[in-house]
Amino acid sequence: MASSVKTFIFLDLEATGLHGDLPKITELCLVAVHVSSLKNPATDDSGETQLPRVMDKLCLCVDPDKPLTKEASEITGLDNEQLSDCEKKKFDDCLINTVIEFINRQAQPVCLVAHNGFDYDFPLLKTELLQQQHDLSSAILCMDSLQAFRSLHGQGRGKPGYVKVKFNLPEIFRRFFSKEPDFSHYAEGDVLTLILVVICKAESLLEAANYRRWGEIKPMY
Ligand code: DCM
Ligand code: MG
Repeated sequence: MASSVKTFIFLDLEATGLHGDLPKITELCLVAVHVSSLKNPATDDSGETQLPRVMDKLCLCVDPDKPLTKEASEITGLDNEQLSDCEKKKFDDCLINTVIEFINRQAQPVCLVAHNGFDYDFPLLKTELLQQQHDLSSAILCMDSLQAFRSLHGQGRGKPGYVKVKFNLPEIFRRFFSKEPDFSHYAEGDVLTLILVVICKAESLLEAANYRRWGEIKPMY
């Protein structure tokens, strides 16, 4: 099923906290990349992998209607006062329709990709959609790049030379690019970082990945 995907939509959410905080979304970014751009990556003169030239982006800030935890505010640089001073709207019908239309606009079928998506981003997005009596099409494919990187690496587990490796997004980025990622914990920054690391391993990663349908994703709370 994954081999027929035409568009990968990379997704990252910022929110008021972690699972135990029953978080609400503060920022959402979706960036759509055609499969042809993932499989034929551009490089600069020094041979370093570049972002695809053709990408559709949707980035929105959201009034979470809930206090951010200190930690969430520190890492994201967002706070309730800023979001309300900037008159950001809540996670409402308008936002949901915008997301749905953004997805519909892409060459189909699409696959959503998020780092730790099966545990955090997809369940949280599902929670917010269901709270507004909406949902995405249950046939949409979903992929968790954290799990995919782990399973790609895990092929050598137990064999001589196997070393435990961290797979959080900045660590993977540092391994491939020998520098710090830009704009960590900004939804758009994290998505662009994710696209770059996925491109570095696109063929094998997409093959190693375990895909689920949106309909199988359970809400976080
Ligand atoms: N988060 C948090 N504390 C952390 C890491 C993350 O509260 N130590 C929450 C707030 C972030 C959200 O998870 O907005 C998404 O994380 P990330 O920025 O890594 O995508
Ligand atoms: Mg993020």
